[in-house]
Amino acid sequence: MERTFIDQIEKGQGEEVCLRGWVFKIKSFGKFGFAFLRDKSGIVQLVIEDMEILQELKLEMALKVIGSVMENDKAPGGFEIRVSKIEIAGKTYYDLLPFSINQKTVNATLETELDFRYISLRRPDRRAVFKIQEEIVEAFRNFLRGKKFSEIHTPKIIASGTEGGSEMFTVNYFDRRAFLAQSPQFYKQMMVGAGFESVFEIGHAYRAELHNTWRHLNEYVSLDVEMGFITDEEDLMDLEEEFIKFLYKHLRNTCQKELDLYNTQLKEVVTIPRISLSVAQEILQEDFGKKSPVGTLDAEGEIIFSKYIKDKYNSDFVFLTKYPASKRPMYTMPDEGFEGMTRSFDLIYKGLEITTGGQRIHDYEMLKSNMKKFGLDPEDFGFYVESFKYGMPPHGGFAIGLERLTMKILGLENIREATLLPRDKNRIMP
Ligand code: AMO
Repeated sequence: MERTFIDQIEKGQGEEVCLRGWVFKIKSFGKFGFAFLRDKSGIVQLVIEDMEILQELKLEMALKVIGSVMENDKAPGGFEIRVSKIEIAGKTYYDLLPFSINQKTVNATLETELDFRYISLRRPDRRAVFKIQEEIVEAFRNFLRGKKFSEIHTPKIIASGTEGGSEMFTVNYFDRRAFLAQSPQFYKQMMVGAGFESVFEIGHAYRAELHNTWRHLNEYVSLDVEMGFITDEEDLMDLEEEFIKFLYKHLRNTCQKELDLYNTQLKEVVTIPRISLSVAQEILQEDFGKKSPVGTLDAEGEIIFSKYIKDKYNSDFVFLTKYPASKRPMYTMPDEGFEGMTRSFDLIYKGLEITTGGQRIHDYEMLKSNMKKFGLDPEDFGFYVESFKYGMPPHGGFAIGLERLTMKILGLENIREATLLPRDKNRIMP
């Protein structure tokens, strides 16, 4: 008999179905009992009259169930399955589950949940996070493919860093030292120049961050975009703004059930305010007595400024623009209209930076001289610098942290909740 997924069961009286899934809940009433069966599509109530079978059942056992569909207004969804046959498809070998799967509260710390990821993901609320994440990726891909961007896959074992700083993991690469890529930055630019014009990549990025915080991972998924023949960074912010609108619509269409589990309402995004970093810093200082570090906002500043934007513009998003050259990587295009500033931006979403982007330097000589200003030797950037000799068009791009975006959409408190198997300073398992 062919398997039926729970969300495909039709309410008709008496139809026989074959279901497969896990035992989510068991309720015994002496002469008969209920069990709830969970598969990847939903949960259904089973009515079990054979007490011997009921007593054999254990939470989270995998089952094959044959039964008939009966309408019952009191059952969740308005129907239940009157069971005629149960086969145990996957036995259990535990005394006590590490935490509850079928209760509202988990009664375990986040660390325990992560240790038992294969159990915590059985909770419909935890599973929902990754349905949202899957649909973010789908929306990102569909949106960009629709705009004729090409999807690329670039190496993660690389010979030199791209983002400056020392946050790189080293790898023994035969008799040489190599690194794990912090970003596909150089390669995405290279592919623009190689004739792809506009590219995107959904790939892992590695940061040897020493800080173990609610918003940092050592391995995350970066949604990268690079676009050729732009006029300036405004084109990039336009593109990202359009994507955000597209994404919200896509999630409302595909994940309403999951959004409801987290009481998340994705209201239509109209326009995202664009405010220069220096103006944001002034507002923080004057209106909130909050001093910012040179050339950036700290985590608290991002939170306060986001609240200010929400009150003033009713927007969960704000672009901060015109970061100083001293705080941006050497490839960032200076802004000739604002001394010492660059054509770069961050996107802050509900108090957290989710994107960095900007126009890049595309002229070979200018790039070399900017590297020297940064105390770098262009010779050390061999292929990257060389690729600018052959007609590199004006271009720019941005990258969105997938886990940060997921986390903020659902209002989660820790980025690890939005990461399937997080890697942080203390965790490389499971
Ligand atoms: P940046 O280093 O700002 O820029 O990273 C871009 C975005 O990636 C996410 N992110 C992280 N998420 C979790 N844990 C981390 N440790 C972490 N580090 C970064 C954030 C951040 O906004 N090459 C540039 C992008 C570009 O200009 O195209 C870059 O990597 O959401």
